[in-house]
Amino acid sequence: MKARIENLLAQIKELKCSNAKEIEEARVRLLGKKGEVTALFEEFRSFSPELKKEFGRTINELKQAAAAKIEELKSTVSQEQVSEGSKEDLSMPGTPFELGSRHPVSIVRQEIVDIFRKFGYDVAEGPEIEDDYHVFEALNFPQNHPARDMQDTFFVSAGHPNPLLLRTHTSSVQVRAMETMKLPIRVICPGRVFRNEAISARAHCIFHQVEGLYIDENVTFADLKQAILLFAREMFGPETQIRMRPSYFPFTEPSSEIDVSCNICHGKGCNICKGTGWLEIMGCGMVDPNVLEASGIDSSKYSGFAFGMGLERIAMLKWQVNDLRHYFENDLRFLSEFKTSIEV
Ligand code: 2U9
Repeated sequence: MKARIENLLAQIKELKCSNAKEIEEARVRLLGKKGEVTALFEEFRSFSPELKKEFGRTINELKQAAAAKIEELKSTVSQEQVSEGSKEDLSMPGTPFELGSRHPVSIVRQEIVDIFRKFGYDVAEGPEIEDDYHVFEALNFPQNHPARDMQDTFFVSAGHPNPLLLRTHTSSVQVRAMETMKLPIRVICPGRVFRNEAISARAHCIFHQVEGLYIDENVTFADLKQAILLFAREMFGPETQIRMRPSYFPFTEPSSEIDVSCNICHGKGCNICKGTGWLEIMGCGMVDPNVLEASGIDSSKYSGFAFGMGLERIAMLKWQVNDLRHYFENDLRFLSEFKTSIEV
């Protein structure tokens, strides 16, 4: 017995393993159910009290030595594996991955839609390929109006009494709203529009609008003015002032152009507002009674206001971009400047 214990102790002392698998095999060989140390313990149980007294301590020391050796091997092997496996500097920052960002026109559209939703407006969308009736006829455009000319509108099918064309404004969506929605109507229509324009820093053949329409009994110009003022203060800040200049549109009477006080120079005059202290942001007016009647709304009972704005223009003012073409070229150097927040 003594010789077996000494022999095993010597083996344990000399034990060498180069990986986790070998350590586990050694553990099973010594301390497993059928292991050599375990077998010694089994035998020990049947010893006489004198023999138990003689070998009890050494056999226990043998078991502890085996367990300690296994633990020691485990720690050296795992450290070697870690330092061998990772040759990189783990304290270096990780490789960044690119997050996408929202297009500035989308950011502006969402802000405007959110403001009007808060005011109780529904959001409506409609077809980009429209018919002449919903783009022009129902909106009081006279037969010989230049917008009805090939020069200004992209026609899909011409030579037809009601030709198909690419809508030149989203007002056609409001016409469809008047045809289908119950009164009173409060609706805002964001969307892409198309005009046959030469592309330059200030014009493009495709751009984006948000238009709005409110029809009810007793809607007045004062309601229009207040709605626009509230919108402008939500959009451009609580100190914003508005200015109305008379204008003309076939579908509104009276019509007006809206300027907001320049939030860069606060009215003092700078190169963004070209020294005037004011920035033009939208057009608006009271819906022409002819337009109400064309969609079957009694203009002696109902009245309404409408407004429209170009999103690229608003975005140009917001971020002081001086060339409209940036919004269409999808140059990542430009787009990545709008990483304002992570959208989930
Ligand atoms: C209906 C009746 C009236 C929509 C309106 C404007 C004034 C306007 C321009 C702003 C810049 C177009 O993008 S832009 O070039 N729009 O000034 N739009 S009133 O009037 C409507 C719409 C629908 C049924």
